[in-house]
Amino acid sequence: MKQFDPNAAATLDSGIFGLPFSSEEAALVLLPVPWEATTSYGGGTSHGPAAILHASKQIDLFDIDNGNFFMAGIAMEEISDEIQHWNRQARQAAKIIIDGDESLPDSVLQQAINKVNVLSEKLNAFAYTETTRLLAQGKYVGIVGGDHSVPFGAIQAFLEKYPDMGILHIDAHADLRDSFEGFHYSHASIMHNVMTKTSLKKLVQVGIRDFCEEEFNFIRNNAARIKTFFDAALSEQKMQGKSWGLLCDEIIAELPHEVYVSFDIDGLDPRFCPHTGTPVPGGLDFHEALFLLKKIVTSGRKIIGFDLNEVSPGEQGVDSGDEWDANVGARLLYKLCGWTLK
Ligand SMILES: [Mn+2]
Repeated sequence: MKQFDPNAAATLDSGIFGLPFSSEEAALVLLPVPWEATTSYGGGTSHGPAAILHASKQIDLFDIDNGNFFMAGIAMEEISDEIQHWNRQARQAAKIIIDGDESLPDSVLQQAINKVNVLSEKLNAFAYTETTRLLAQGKYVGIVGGDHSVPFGAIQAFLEKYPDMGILHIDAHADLRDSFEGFHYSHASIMHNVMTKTSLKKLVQVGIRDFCEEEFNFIRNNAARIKTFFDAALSEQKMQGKSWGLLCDEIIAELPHEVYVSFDIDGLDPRFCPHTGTPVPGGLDFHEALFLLKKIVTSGRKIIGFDLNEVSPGEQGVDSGDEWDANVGARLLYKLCGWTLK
C-alpha cells in the first residue's frame, strides 16, 4: 500500500474514492461493466463506471455511520476495453431494431436480434466468471453498471455461494418483461430472467412505478417469491402519516438473512439522476434509500453484495460537463460499500 492520508485530497494516481488499495489488498472489489446494448431511451450509462470513478475521488472518507470502514480496502477493477468493444457492436445491432425501420427485410432484423443476444450471453458469462473468481478469493463484490442487464451473471454467481439469499430490488421499473423487442437480456427483463432462470427464493421490489399489465400479472402469479412495494402505495401511506421507518420494517420483514441489493439509480427521485436512461417522476429520496440500507443491517441481516446500475453522465460520457448523476452515484456506491463491509 502506498503512503496514504485519509484526510487529504485524493491524489491523481489513486483508485476509487481516492483510496490506495489494489484489488489484491481490498476486502471489497468493484467490478465495472460498461454496457448498455439495449438502452431504448436516454443513453450514456455505459460511461457510468468511468464517471463514478472520476466523481468518487471528491468524497470525504470518514462516514458518520461506519467510521473508517474503508480501511478494510475497496478497489475497482480496470474498465475492460473488450466489454466496451462488445458494447459498441451490440448497440449498433440493437439500434437497427430500436429504430424500427420497416423497410428492412425480416432476415436482417433477425440477424441483428441474434447478434445482440449472443453478445449479451458473452457479457453474462464475463460477469459470472469474474464474480465467481472474486467470491472464491473471499472478496465482497459490487457490480457497477452499465444498464440493469449487467448483474445477471453476477447474481447467478452469488446464488451459488448464497443459495438462500434474497434480492432487494430498488427501481422505478419492475424489470419483469419476458424479453423486450426480441432481446432476451435487456435491462427491462433482468428480474424476469432472475425469476425464471435461477433458483432465487425471494425478490423484494421497492419504488416500482412503471410497469405493464403483463408484469403486474407476473407479480400476482408469483406472490410466494415476489413482494412488490409499489411507489404509489408507499407514498400514499407516508401522506397518511405512516413513517418511512415503519415502512422500511415492513420491507425488511420480507427479506431473508442474506440480502443482495440490486439498485437501479432511477428508483430514486429523478432529481438525483436526471441523465438516467428512463427517468420516472416519484421515487425514493436519497436519505430514504440510505435509511432502508441501514435498517437492513441494524435488523441483523447481512448485505452480501450489490449492483448499482443506470447511473449515466449523459451521451457524451465523462466530458459532458455535468457531474451530478455520477456524484450522487458515487456517494450511493460508497454507502453500499460501507453497509456491505459492516
Ligand atoms: Mn432497472
